[in-house]
Amino acid sequence: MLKLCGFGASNYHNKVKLVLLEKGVVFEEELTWVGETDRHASPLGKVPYLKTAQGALCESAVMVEYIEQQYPAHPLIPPDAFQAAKVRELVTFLDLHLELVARNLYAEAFFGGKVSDAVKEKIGVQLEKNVAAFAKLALFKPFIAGTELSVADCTAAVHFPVISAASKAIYGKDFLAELPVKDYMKMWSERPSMQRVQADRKANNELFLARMKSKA
Ligand SMILES: N[C@@H](CCC(=O)N[C@@H](CS)C(=O)NCC(=O)O)C(=O)O
Repeated sequence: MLKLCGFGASNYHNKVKLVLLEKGVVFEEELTWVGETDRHASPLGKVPYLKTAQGALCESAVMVEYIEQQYPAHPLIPPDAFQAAKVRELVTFLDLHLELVARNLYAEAFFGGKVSDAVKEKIGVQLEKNVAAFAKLALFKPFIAGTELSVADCTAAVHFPVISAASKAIYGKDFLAELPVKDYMKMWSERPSMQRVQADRKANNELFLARMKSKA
């Protein structure tokens, strides 16, 4: 059986978990903290990683593609090559141009650390530009890529809340405010997959914050 290794407070862990739940794939979770990872499975020490019968995979985008191909029922990537590429384009924007940029703010926004003014200024400019570009691609009809739920939604649903919270904490302004994120997340909150992810996230978050504080 598939084993998803990581922790429930991690947005990337929850991206893969939403995909598994939405597709109805049977899986187990193995609680794995950063610093306690299997370096053969995830050579950069990142979570999540996925243990399969054939071996381990790291990088959430890769895991999602594997899951989609291996378990074709309840597809989350459209069959048409162009539409599939549009979904992947959105996932890339969300992971690379939004979340990875906002991540530079998390130390101060969430963990009691400090981010320099120079970094705040640089990241603010990048985020503004990248959110405006993402807004040109995202459809919200009602799903990110159009009328069907896709892996882009499983990615957006876990990244939007952290990007909003981080930008509010650092700049006093939600950088996603121009997007219909509130209605979008409300729609997600009604899905059983998200209800499970949120319940697990809340339970794990206390442990996670306590660990972060004890290491600070
Ligand atoms: N590109 C990776 C990002 C995963 C990631 O950054 N995970 C965080 C936890 S949410 C992590 O492992 N951070 C520790 C590190 O980067 O050393 C993916 O898509 O799986």
